[in-house]
Amino acid sequence: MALNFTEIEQKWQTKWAEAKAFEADMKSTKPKYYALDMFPYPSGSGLHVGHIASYTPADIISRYKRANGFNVLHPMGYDAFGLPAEQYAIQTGIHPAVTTRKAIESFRKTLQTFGFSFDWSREISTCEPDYYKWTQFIFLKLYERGLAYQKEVPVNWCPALKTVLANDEVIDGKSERGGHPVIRVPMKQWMLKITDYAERLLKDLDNVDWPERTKEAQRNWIGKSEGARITFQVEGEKDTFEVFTTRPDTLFGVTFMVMAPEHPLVKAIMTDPQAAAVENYIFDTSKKSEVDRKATTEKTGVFTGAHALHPITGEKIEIWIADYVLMDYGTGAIMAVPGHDARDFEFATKFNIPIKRVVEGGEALPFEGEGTMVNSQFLDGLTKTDAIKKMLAHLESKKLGLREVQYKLRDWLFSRQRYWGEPFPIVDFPNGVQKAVPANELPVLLPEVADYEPSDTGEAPLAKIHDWVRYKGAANGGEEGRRITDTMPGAAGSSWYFLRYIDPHNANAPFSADSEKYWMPVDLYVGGPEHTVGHLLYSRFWMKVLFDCGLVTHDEPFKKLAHQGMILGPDGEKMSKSRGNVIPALDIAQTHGTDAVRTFVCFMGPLDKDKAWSPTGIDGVKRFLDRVSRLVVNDDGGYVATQTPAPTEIVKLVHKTVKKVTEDIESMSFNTAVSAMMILVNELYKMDCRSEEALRPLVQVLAPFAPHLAEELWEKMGGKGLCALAPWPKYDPALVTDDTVTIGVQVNGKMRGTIEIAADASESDAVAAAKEVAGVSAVLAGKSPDKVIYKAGKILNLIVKV
Ligand code: ANZ
Repeated sequence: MALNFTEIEQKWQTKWAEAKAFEADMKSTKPKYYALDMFPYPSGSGLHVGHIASYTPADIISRYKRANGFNVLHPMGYDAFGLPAEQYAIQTGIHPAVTTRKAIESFRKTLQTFGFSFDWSREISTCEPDYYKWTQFIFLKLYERGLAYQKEVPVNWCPALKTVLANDEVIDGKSERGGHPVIRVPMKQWMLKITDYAERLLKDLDNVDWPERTKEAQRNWIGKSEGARITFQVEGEKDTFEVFTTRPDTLFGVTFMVMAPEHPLVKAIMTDPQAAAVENYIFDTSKKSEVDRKATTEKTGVFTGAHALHPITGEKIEIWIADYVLMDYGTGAIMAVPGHDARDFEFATKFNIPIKRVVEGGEALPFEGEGTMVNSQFLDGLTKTDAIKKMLAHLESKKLGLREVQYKLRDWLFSRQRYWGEPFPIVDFPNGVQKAVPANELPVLLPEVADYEPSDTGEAPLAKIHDWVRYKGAANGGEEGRRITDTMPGAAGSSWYFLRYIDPHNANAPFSADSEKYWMPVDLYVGGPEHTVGHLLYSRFWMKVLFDCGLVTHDEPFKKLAHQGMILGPDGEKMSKSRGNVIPALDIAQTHGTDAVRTFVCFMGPLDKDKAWSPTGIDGVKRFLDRVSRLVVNDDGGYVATQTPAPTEIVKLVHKTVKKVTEDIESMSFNTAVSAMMILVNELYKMDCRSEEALRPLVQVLAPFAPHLAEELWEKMGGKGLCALAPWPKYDPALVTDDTVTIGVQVNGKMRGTIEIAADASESDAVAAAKEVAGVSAVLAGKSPDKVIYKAGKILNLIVKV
């Protein structure tokens, strides 16, 4: 082997660092480009090839943009607080601060080994006080605006992890981390009012260049429903209650009412004979998770003994309780229309409750489709849309109901009974007074403790550190108070980190106004789709709050978003320690070099698809890179590239390759870019061409993929300065048009074969070529065509009379 990849990797990493080649500079007059990767959780298991595959796309784009004259910001840091780091610490028995810092060291080393063009002068870590000071600062902005509040809420409690979890951290009733069962219990928690931003979070999705499926997933999570809030009177009582419905048009089809078992009115209206059954049912429901309640298992419920009065007809309607009605959606009570709602139908069938048709259309009930209103007084004959309009107008005029919009989105559960997180900058004083810690007392430092294990009771570990809990600052005129002992969730620090990179050493503010105006929004954000309804939504929320505070001038953080697929193990399964199919990044770097890994993860397939690691595949890509280097230097280190001009065919192919790679990088189609370079290299060998004229542009377009090798060959060929900063090669449009084309030949309109001819070939040349094609000559059987229809470069149709 002529080139020792470990040597050249180190050589060029040192040169890049010395030249500060990848440091972003706000004083630059170039246009800016902000390319961001989702930062990793620093875990003890180190980085595997999947991580490399995640960070290569934005690195290619960053290098490409630099070569195209952009002032590029491409930073990296660590999402260092939170459950993963803490779980790892608990497993190993070593303090999370120690394990986290150690993991960061190892991550940094690996990332540097792979030659990612990060601006290392901007590295951040969310668990460091000079970072989380500003996380606390932003929390206080939310607090001041009434967007952070405490509430006794039913939460997702995970007994195994001994903490509460946010909705997006629970999947099918199990914790996302570890797959432990999660139950619902009431607890006093910090909440962030993301629901206040539901409409903007929904609407502004139209303004970002994100994958459609990701936008759709956020839309569904936000879950906007338009309908009505209708008031019902309880028979014989002063009490009224409201329901939320998206189908006010079906009001005449109501045959029973259902309240969530937790509805505050249930115990007031239940009749004595039903009381025991109702109480039992409420107790049974309290043990069920929300997921179970939403599942389509057999419906259960109990009659309360009480009745409601129909707001228009005055009819008596039974009030039931059932767990399929959830307390925290709408009003926690529904009007049930079994004729036109499947769940109500199932319930009515089981409990022998009458079913009424009010929409004509489908044969069988329940009929949930659109049709014509029947049995509905003033609505009869109307379509659904018109009936909804008319009913809403009627309800509003009679003060029986109101138009209403509901969102599925819930407020963000923002506290954890854990140690490894940001402390809340909030203090409780006697008599229920609560105060924010004054800005000059920030950061509220996370105390160093020996015992950071969570307790079984749900009490936070910080509660045991009595000295820390006792607050003696200036928040309330010097009065002693009690600190909040919960900590913030992992997603706190990651909800604004993209804003800290733009001004990471600012000691007076989270970032300067100038830097925000200049760098934001992020032009390209690359990360996994699993963060769609968590981090990606939370970040948008915080950005909008900061916008409302006047701290930022953009209200969307990420202009363009791209997801990378997962790299699976060689067995086609998700890489995991337990399966033993993890390919550690550094192992493969040692055997194949980091350029080969970077290029291979691009070559494996389309960016957003999951792809299985292939040991023979990486060998093939390594051979390709070796072949590139042998065009410039032979195995003895002798220089073999030449200054002789390249033949025309090669010159044309070089221009075509530059065009193809340029366009493929722009559209993030990296696999086809690598194929195009492979085709060129094969052709160079075929033609025995080692002309610098051909090799220089090849090396330049290869540079974003295999940056170390590219620099080395660039230098050997006498290239000026760093290849990484050299202007991107241009192609000549005149040289990239295809001169030969393949067109179809038809005889009497039927396709009989294809010919390869000059794009501007004459009709007679085309016909002559067509006659050589076996499928065509067989049909012509020696005859000449009576008529020829020829569109140069497109199609040839020969007409023969039969
Ligand atoms: C009457 C009705 C008739 C309904 C009909 C549907 C069809 P989305 O689209 O999800 O917003 N609902 C309201 N609050 C509920 C709660 N807390 N728990 C369970 N179900 C609830 O669905 C709105 C519909 O879900 C509402 O419209 C209500 O049932 C039910 F032919 O009211 B509907």
